[in-house]
Amino acid sequence: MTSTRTSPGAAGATCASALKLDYFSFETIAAQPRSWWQNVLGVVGFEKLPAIEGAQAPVTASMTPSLGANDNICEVWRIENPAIQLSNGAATHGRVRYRFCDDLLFGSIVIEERAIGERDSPGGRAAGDSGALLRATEMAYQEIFGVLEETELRHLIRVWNYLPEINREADGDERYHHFNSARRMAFRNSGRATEGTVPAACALGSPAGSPISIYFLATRQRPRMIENPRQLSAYHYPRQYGVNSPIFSRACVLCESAGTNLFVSGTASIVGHETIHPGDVAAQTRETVANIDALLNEANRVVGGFRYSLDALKFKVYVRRPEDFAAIDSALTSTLRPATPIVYLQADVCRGDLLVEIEATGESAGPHNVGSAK
Ligand code: 3EB
Repeated sequence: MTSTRTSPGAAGATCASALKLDYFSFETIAAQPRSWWQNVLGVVGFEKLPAIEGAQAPVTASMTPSLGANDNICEVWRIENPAIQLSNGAATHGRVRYRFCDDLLFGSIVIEERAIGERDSPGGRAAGDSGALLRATEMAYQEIFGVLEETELRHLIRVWNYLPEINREADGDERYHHFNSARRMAFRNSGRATEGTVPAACALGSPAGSPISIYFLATRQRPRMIENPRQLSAYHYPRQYGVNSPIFSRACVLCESAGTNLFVSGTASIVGHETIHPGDVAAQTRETVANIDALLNEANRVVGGFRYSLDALKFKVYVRRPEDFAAIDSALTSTLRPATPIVYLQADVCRGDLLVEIEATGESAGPHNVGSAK
């Protein structure tokens, strides 16, 4: 099987800021003192935008309903070192909300397709058609790249993409495929690589009527991209999955950073480029875990040493059919240590035959800067 070799990373400066991810309830967040916000980079709600009073960081939402006991939970990205000063992006700069320090940036953008007017989409089409989706996606990425240039935090390391009705057909093709075309166009127009050094990502479907919601992390240092030896690189998928292949790496690591420094993209029951175990959600879940395990081995090979493991990951699981929740949960938890943080969300996965998709973030064990000293 051909799989693009994992790219060697350039050695960079050691970061003082350790990134930290937590899943906190609305109540926990509301109970924090004002000073707590000094170190918050961004907050992501799931089903809807969380109403958080006094938020001093971007607050966004994926618009994907939660499942299980995950009501009122938010994803909170923080910088652990209290001495690090964070800045907010100028609210006047387009639609991207962002907050950053010297080496890390969190940003989010929400765009309604129905707000794409006559001017942006000639002919003034109906909401949900391909023209509005293409324009909205391209504009979102254009604005994101503008922020990265302005802040000089140019390395997009992880992008979360949520678009309504991802599997629905519009103008003769699936909306996910239109999204892929627009994303590729935006990367190309900004002079960015469309394979190799491309961010880890996920792309999920939200309910009809939701806005397109994208959030992301960017860094000053170059990440190391990790590909999965069991899978064809997504940017090399054959045309049967869309004329324009998706742009994402299977995972990336920030070798010089402490804290959360491994980002595993949305991962599914795909071997090579094919969906396997169609219709069998438990088998899809096990295959997905096997893929994540293969990525961890590859990450360990690239950074040198046994530094990443399933036991040190936090998971977000996207479930297509709510009734599959129990089967997915038992297949997943049987392979993980008890008390592993897992958030379950209902979302449509970007291939009609995929029933589950799992993403993860993790910390590395052992000394930092191994194999990446200047
Ligand atoms: C896959 O492996 C499943 O389009 O950004 C996973 C992660 C998937 C990211 C994206 C899509 C994306 O092809 C789907």
